[in-house]
Amino acid sequence: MAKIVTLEQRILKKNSEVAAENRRCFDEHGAFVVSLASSPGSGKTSLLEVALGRLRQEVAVGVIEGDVQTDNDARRIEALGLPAVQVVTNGTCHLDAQMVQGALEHVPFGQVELLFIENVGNLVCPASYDLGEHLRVVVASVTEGEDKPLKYPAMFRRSDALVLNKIDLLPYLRYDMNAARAMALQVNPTLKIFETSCVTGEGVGEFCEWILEQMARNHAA
Ligand SMILES: Nc1nc2c(ncn2[C@@H]2O[C@H](COP(=O)(O)OP(=O)(O)O)[C@@H](O)[C@H]2O)c(=O)[nH]1
Ligand SMILES: [Mg+2]
Repeated sequence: MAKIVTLEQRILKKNSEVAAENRRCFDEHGAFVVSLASSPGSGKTSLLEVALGRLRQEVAVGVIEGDVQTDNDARRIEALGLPAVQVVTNGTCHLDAQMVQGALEHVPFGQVELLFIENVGNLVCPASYDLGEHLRVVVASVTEGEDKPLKYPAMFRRSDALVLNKIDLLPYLRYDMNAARAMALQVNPTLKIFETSCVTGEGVGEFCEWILEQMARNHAA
């Protein structure tokens, strides 16, 4: 058992070192990097599709997509005429800093000021792996129930913002938005919370404004 713990610590230490290299690379290129994590199907790619339509009017954007299999999500981003790099993990349930580093040579830095990294759909493992991103966003859709922050606290504790997506479906669900917000804040009192629908676009503008504000703050620092 002790050996397993040691190995895990070694893997995470190596990951942190590579994440720091990634962050240096992003900073040298003047790219602000935001990661997205969620359960499969919460709407990460949909949120990107809607948000990038707005953000691209302000800054040059690009995406690294992480999936266990297929380049479907990268193709959805490329269909918008935006640069996308697909990382296929071949079974691994999360991106790690080394996988992101491997993708960086394909990112057209210079043409990308704001880079999104969509993680593999999973609320457990991605929480432990720093990718070198500046901001972490966790997406949870209202069809998943209110209590995900309590069940997967690490993901919510280590995120800067929570996007509660698919609010267009609220009339059909028994979902208590106030309870959901309270549970999220119980786990992470500083979590910035957005309510969005990628179908109607509601709330996505506010999310984009916040990303741009955080980006400006990072550049000023
Ligand atoms: N009703 C509704 N469906 C959504 C919304 N966002 C995403 N979806 C749907 O949810 C499914 C999964 O979305 P996707 O973006 O692929 O999720 P991902 O796996 O987290 O990237 C797709 O069928 C989307 O059309 C939303 O705001 N409202
Ligand atoms: Mg996706």
